[in-house]
Parts: sequence; C-alpha cells; structure tokens
Amino acid sequence: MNSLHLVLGDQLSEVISSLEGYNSEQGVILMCEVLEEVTYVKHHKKKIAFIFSAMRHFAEELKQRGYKIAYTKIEDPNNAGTFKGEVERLLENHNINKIIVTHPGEYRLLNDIKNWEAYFGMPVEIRPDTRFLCSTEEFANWVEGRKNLRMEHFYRSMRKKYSILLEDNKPVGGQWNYDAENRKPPKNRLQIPLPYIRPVDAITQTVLEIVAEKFGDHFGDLQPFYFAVTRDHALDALQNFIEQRLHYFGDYQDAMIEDEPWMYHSHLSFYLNNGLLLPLECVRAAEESYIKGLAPLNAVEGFIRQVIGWREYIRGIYWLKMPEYQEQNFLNAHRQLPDFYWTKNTKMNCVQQCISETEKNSYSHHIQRLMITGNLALLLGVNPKYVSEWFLSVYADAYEWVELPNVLGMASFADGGYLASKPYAAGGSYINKMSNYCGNCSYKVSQKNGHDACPFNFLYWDFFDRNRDALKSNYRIGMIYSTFDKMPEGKKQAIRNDSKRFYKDIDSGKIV
Ligand code: FAD
Ligand code: DLZ
Ligand code: SF4
Repeated sequence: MNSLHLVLGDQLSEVISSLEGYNSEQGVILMCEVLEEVTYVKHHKKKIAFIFSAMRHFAEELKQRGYKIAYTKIEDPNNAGTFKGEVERLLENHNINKIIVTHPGEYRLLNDIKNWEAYFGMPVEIRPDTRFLCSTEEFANWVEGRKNLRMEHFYRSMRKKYSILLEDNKPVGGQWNYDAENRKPPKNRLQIPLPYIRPVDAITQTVLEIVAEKFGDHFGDLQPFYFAVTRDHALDALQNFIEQRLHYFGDYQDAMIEDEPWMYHSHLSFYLNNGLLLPLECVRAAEESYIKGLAPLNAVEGFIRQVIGWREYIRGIYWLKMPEYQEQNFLNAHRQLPDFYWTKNTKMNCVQQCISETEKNSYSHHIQRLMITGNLALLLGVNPKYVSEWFLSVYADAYEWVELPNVLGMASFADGGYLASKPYAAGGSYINKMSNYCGNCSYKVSQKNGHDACPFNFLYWDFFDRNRDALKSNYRIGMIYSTFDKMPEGKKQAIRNDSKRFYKDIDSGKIV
C-alpha cells in the first residue's frame, strides 16, 4: 500500500503520529504552504514567516534523514492554495491508495479532512495527536459526571499521571500549588535577561522576502526576525529559559513593565504549538532545575502548571465543546473591535504598549493578553467573534484550539462561566498595581470620572451595571454589585455618562 502522509505547519515533529510506521519505499510525505491557511484570518507577517521557515527547515531535515518529501512553496505557480487541492495534485502523480494525517488543531480543518475519504475515494486515517499529554477521550472521561470543572483538579490528575514533582505520591514541598507566593508587582531595576535571539539564515531570509512581497498588507512587523526555526534551536531557547528566566517566572508572572515585552516568561508557546518542542521535555527540564537546586519551587511548579494544567485543559475544552463553543456570546456583546487594536493609536498607555509589542513581536505575555487587551474588549462589550479573530491573527503561537477557549472562556466570559467562574474584569487600580504603565499615561488612574479619568475605571462599573441581568446570580460577583448599589446616584450617572461619551468618541474615530 502506498501512503500519503500529510504534515501540517503546526505538526513539525519527527514523532508526530502521522509518521508512525512511515516507510520511504511506500510512503510520501506532503507538506504545503497554502494561501487559504495564511488568509482565512490575515495572520501577522512574523507569524507567517515563522511557520513557513520552520516548515522548510523541518522538510530539509527529514529529507536529509532519508524521508521522501513533496513540498509545495507558497510561490510555486501551480500551488492549489488549499490542503485539499495540494493533496489532489499529489495524487495525480503518485500511486497512492491511503492518506494519513494527524488530527489537526482546528475544527474547520478537521471537518474539511473528514470529507476527503468520499472526495478522493480512498481511506483517510486521522490519527490522534499524541504530542498532547491528555487525549481528547481522556479529557471527556475526566469531565463526565463532574459538576465543577476546576482546572486545579485536572492539573493534579496530570501531575499524578506523569509523576511530576511528586515524592511518595505526594506533592513535593507539601502543596500542589504555590500561586500564593507568585504574582508580585513589578520592582524597579529588575535585571530582565535578553530574550533568545536566533540569527537569520538563508532559508529564513528567502521566506522573509517572500512574505514581505506577498503579504505586505498584513498586520505586524516582519523585521527583526529572531525566532528559532529548527528543533535544535528551539531546544536552545528552552535551555535559555531554564537557565536565565525560570528562577523568577513565578514571582513576576503577572507583572507588566513598559518596554519589557518578554519579562521572565518562557516564550516557548511558539515552539510547543508548532511541534518543535514537546511539552513533557519542557516540564522535565524545569523539574530537573528544581531538583538540582537551581530554581525555586514556586517558579517551577508555576511553569509546570501552565504547561500540563492550563495548556492541556484548554485543549480539552476546545474539542469537547466545538463547534457550538465558537458561537458563544453569553453577554450578548455586539460592538466592533476598535481600530486602535490595529493602529495602536490610543492615549491609553497600557493598551498602546501591548499593541505596539504585539505588532513588533507577534507576542505578548499572558497577563497583557488577559488583563489589558482582553479585559478592555470585555469591558467595551466587543463581540467575542471579533476579539477571537484578532487574537488568532496577531500571535505567532495562535491556533484555534488554544486561542478560542482563552478568548471566549477566559477573556470574554462568552461561555457564561464554563471555563472561568467569573469575568476577568479589572479597573485601572489593578493595572496600576501590576504595572508601571500608568505613570506615563495621558489619563489619570486615580481619577474615577471625567475626561482625564482612566477609562478602565468607569468602563469597569459600566460593564457590571449593563450586564446585571446576566451576572447578578453569580455568587462571586455579589460584592461588586453591593458596592455599586451603595454608590450615590450622581456617581452612577457619571459612570454611565463617561462610558457613553467614550463609546461615542471611539465610534466617531476620535483618538481615545
Ligand atoms: P509562559 O508564561 O512562559 O507559560 C508557559 C507555557 O504555558 C506557555 O508557553 C503555554 O504553552 C502554556 N500556557 C500558559 N497559559 C496558558 C493558557 N492560558 N492556555 C494555554 N497554554 C498556556 N496561548 C497560546 O499558546 N496561543 C494562543 O493563541 C493564546 N491566546 C490567548 C488569548 C488570551 C485572551 C489569553 C488570556 C491567553 C492566551 N494564551 C494563548 C495563553 C498564554 O497567554 C500564552 O500561552 C502565553 O502568553 C505564551 O507565552 P509564553 O510561552 O511566554 O508563556
Ligand atoms: C497558521 C498556518 C499558516 C499561516 N500557514 C500554513 C501553511 O501554509 N501550511 C500549513 O501546513 N499550515 C499552515 N498554518 C498552520 C495551519 O493553519 C494549522 O495546521 C491548522 O490551523 C490546524 O491547527
Ligand atoms: Fe491604562 Fe488607565 Fe493606567 Fe492609562 S491610567 S495606563 S489607561 S490603566
């Protein structure tokens, strides 16, 4: 039997399940750069270059190891523009009678591939993506019969399953979770290390030129380009994180500092999500650092929780809840995404910082996504579909399986509390506590109302005021409503008026 093994741009691993049992006498691997994937949302230029360059490097490596590869470049004049079209082209020239692919990371593509068997008239085997530590079936079993889907419970089960940070089956240090020691506000004069920077080689240089020429109108800066694009270099980036940043990962996990986009985060999501790194090797490297006494437990446990807890949990929710999940809009939010999400033309320093950094790096760290750009979209009542489209296109680590539940469930409360027990809404005082953004802002964080007031302050109350019917029965929000209800009527009116004016200013194109 001759088989076609399709490897997608976020499946760049030699242990990907679609290559299991591959035999170069009888199998051919297909990899293709296709217009549909680049444009179904208009991805950030740096993201496209990263994906293409990593794909080209991976194909070269496989070739050198004796794999038989058919690779279609984006500039190939015969490029069909879709995965299906490229498979069809390959079938014309090869004697193939079976297609093998690993389960894709997006529902729309899974749906498409499911139709291929009938279309091509041959078996299409969709294999599970075994890079993940929890299969979709195992997650569904975990959910079965539970009233409460707390991530913490899932996380503990993963710690036990893989025996991570355990001693005699109990958590090292006596606690499962050290979050209480984490999340310190930023301090002056932190010596934040430079991020991992990889010089551009000839393959990447060619890709950069092609992306500039073909996708020059997409959002984002292409240059400078510094991502790792091979497994070896991604392993260097992992080592760099373990040695230079892990130590303070927990302490400053939620801190934001002007002109410091990278902080003590790992910046490994790009590589975890496209296959250059595997989750368990990142987790074991962090665990080893703790065992050797090189990194503290709060940092190591915190990092491990993100990878084996949040990352796997988010994916579990996506596959459990799709396709209905993408339609969720619990708060009936209907606004357009303001233009400044693309232009960065805003007087709100925190938002300006996060969007500029996103434009430059195709990256921002978790708390910027959740508490600045995500929070503002929530407070403004932007339709979660538009928020999701923005997050999916601008970040180099974004694929729908991970982006959608984070945007809908975490940032937008669009699933009504399936993933988060209450909306992650915050006013200016939270941002001021966790960042140094407010010092350089045109608005005054201490001011609650009026033209100079920090917009997060009045928008925060307006959000709860206008969503009362949807949120009032949430027991975690009771205190917020009792505080609001005790406000003098004049203050409530000022909140409503300021918010109305702010919306009007956005709609009329004024710089806010
Ligand atoms: P670190 O802070 O160093 O964390 C370590 C690793 O843990 C990450 O590399 C990532 O793999 C994992 N992780 C941490 N938090 C999450 C989470 N909530 N969900 C899934 N994995 C997590 N992450 C993506 O990978 N792709 C996305 O498209 C994406 N969109 C997001 C959208 C919103 C609105 C929010 C609030 C979060 C989103 N996240 C997304 C989660 C998180 O912000 C990123 O994983 C993280 O910022 C990546 O940077 P890092 O590698 O430096 O992470
Ligand atoms: C995101 C992306 C882009 C921009 N381009 C390609 C591509 O040309 N070829 C490819 O194989 N994959 C690409 N990807 C990643 C896919 O969109 C991803 O595999 C699916 O969305 C499933 O997660
Ligand atoms: Fe952001 Fe408000 Fe602080 Fe300005 S004052 S940086 S808008 S939180």
